[in-house]
Amino acid sequence: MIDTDAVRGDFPILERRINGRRLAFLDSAASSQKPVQVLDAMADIYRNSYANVHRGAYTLSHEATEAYEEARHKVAVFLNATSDEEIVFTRSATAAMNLFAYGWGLNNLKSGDRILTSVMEHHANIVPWHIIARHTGAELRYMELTDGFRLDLEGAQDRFDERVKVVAVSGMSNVLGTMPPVGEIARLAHEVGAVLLVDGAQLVPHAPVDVQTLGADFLGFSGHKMLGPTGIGVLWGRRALLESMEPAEGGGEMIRDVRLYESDWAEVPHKFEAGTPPFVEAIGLGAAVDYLSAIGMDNVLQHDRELTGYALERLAGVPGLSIQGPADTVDRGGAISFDLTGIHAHDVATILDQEGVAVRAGHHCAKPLLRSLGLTASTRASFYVYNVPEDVDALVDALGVARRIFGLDGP
Ligand code: C6P
Repeated sequence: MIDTDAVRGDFPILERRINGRRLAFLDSAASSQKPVQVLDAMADIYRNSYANVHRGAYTLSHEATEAYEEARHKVAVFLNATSDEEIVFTRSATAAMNLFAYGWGLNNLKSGDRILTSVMEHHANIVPWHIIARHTGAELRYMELTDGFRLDLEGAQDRFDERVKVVAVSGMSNVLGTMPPVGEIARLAHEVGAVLLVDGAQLVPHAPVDVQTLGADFLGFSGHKMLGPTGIGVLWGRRALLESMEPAEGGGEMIRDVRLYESDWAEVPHKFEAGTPPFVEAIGLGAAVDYLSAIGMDNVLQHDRELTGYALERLAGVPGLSIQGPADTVDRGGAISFDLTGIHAHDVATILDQEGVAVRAGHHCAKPLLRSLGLTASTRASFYVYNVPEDVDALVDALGVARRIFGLDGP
């Protein structure tokens, strides 16, 4: 189990008071807070070993390059990838998904082909496919949800046919918390010869992920949602597929040779890392991975589950509150979106902030999903390793304040 006192002690920001109240930070699905270990690792590089990587023939550059490649190794071990070369550093999950969509999609899709995704996707796993569909003539198709906010895989069986060349689904919805059965989706995708991209932006920070058993062919995620800094993400891909994929960006460092009218590419992963990479951020992500590994991802998942269970129980007692997401903690992550009858989500979030409770309100970059639920906005609380039941209590108390301010309590 997680020693939350010790963990909280590593996050200086949690000592802050917001509007005179103890901070209950419940917006880690948007971006997590950072432990001192991550801040220190980055400061150490800037202070002591800073120079551009893979370029200099001098000590500082060697040290920075070594630390950068060591970070790649840490991420590879974290995901149980078969080699460090399967780890491509990107700017974010969004950039990882775009790299795959452009690098793989542009060169493998044509008119008559289908891209299969789901209505619960984040815009980062929809909009790139709109662009690629427009360029290639491929058609975009969707899997729907069940009434219980699960992916309706049974209803989608007939959508898996040989026209489907790529399946792109989230491993955990940032709105519903739903964790679809990736292994089952992989089986269906592979049966028809499609490749599977998993959007791991919410999954990788919150659950153990072993890419050798996950079933996906590609996995994209961001560092900033898993205790790491902004500006760094990862695209993991099966090596043979990465090797067959075209780069989406050209520039320095991604080439073997450049002549006046043509160039050829460096080996993976470097052929996908054009220009000066965000190497200090990658080193920060390496420190975040160390931190999470020391806790143990099974413990992270269990901790999220316990808090989610407690929150679902307590929120059920708030009059007028309806939750969009599975009602239990089975295959469900710690993002809880809800609607409070009679109060707009932005008003809820503003009042909660007055009480020291930080949540996200809006469409959560999942407009097709919210539309399908008949909503334009919702409020979302999300948990991570530093949250405690007291944070859930603060949320429920603050919702009571919101209801009183809007005159929803009493006759
Ligand atoms: N979701 C949220 O508040 P970036 O912005 O590239 O780091 O991650 C994009 C992304 C992709 N997929 C999923 C499932 C996500 O949740 C996110 C980011 C944040 O829900 C910011 S919109």
